[in-house]
Amino acid sequence: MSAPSASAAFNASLDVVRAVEPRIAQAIADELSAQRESLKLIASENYASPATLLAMGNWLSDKYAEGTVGRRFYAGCQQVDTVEAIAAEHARELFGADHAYVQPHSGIDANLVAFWAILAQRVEAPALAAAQARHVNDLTEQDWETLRRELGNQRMLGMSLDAGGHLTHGFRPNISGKMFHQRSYGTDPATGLLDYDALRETAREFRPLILVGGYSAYPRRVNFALMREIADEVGATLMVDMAHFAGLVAGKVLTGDFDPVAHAHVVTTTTHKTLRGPRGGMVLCTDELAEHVDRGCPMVLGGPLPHVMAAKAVALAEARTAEFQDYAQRVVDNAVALAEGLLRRGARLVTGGTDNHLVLIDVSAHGLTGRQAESALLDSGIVTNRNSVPQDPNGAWYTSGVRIGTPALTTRGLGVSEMDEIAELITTVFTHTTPRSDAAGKASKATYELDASVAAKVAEQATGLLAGFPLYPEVTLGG
Ligand code: DSN
Repeated sequence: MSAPSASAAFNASLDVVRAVEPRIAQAIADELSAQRESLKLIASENYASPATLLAMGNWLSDKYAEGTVGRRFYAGCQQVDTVEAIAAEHARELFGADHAYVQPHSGIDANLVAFWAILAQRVEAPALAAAQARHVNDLTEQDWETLRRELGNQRMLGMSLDAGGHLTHGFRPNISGKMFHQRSYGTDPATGLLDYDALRETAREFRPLILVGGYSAYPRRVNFALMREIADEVGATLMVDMAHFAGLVAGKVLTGDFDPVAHAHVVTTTTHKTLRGPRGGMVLCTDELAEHVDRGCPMVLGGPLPHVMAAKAVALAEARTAEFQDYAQRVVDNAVALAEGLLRRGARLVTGGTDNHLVLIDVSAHGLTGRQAESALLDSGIVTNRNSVPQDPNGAWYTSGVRIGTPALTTRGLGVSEMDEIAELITTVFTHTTPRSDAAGKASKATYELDASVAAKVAEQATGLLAGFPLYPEVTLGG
């Protein structure tokens, strides 16, 4: 999109909003300034294109469209049908999937659609009907036990949280952990790498209905061909949640054994992380699961968001290009450069490095908890998030790790030499941060000392680094 038309579009839309609620127009403008100024290393965030963002701000939002293309519970859905069909077509072609369902509003929603589809395909219908008669928010622990029994006490095997798995892969705070009996597979304590032999053994013993692959904090490629072999051996459905690395699959960086769509029965994703689309979710599956996946709404989803499906279609069209493939490769090159820069400066990294878009730093090597490290970096203008490391002694709240990722900064245009500078900034912050101690000399897990002048100097250097890589350069607000 040309600079004059992008600026005109965003300025005009802000003028219209400002006339009704100026504080909202201001917050939108302020968010752009804040994003421009921050060194964003959050592995799950990115910057969608102006075309993707603008596709969401319109009257498609006004339409109800429960059902699927050509089979709606509301009249007048011709345009929504067009939008949904184009988004699904792009998704099928881009990922080489038999079927795509582009309605999920988030990654959790996409996973729920997949779970119900697998249950519907593989569990006797009467038990499922009993489950459908209840509303999830009204269920007590006793109800959940009854429900699990009615569903045949199904089992799910997913990656453990501290090895980098996700809450929605069968853990109790999420509905997946209430619907299924769960067991986890993890990583080799010596290498930090996924232990496929242990995974096979657990699968043989536990015999899950669903084997879940995918992660939100594992810095390595996963062999999905091997996972499919294990799933087939124990009669499990292989479901891969590629929310974090969908952009690397779309961009043909993860191919062959590492391409989940080529091997799993069903693949779920978000659309806003490495894929760089609007905030939302998506399910890809084989023909055998398609009819069940298409029942996602109204089974477990509220009405589709047609304006977001339009933006998904735009982002997926962008992801089909050679430029996007180049972007995906640069995301990984940058992560590798960042990891190498940190290692050269003495950092301890989970698995000793990365071959995807993220790096997990074990900050206990600096005597810090993840919470202290995350806060000290934020004080210094670097935005990250704390994360557990395998066998984390500090639990999921304080943690011992900081997860960093390169999708957003790569979109801004930063490259491997800037990654080395960022490694230097991160190291400076860690080496100048110490846990605060209480009166008895016990080190805090939350509070810390960091010289304000060091934090200010790093923040200034971070801002200086970003100045060469303007965010949304085609947009000048107020211009
Ligand atoms: N919130 C996402 C992440 O940061 O990885 C996953 O849910």
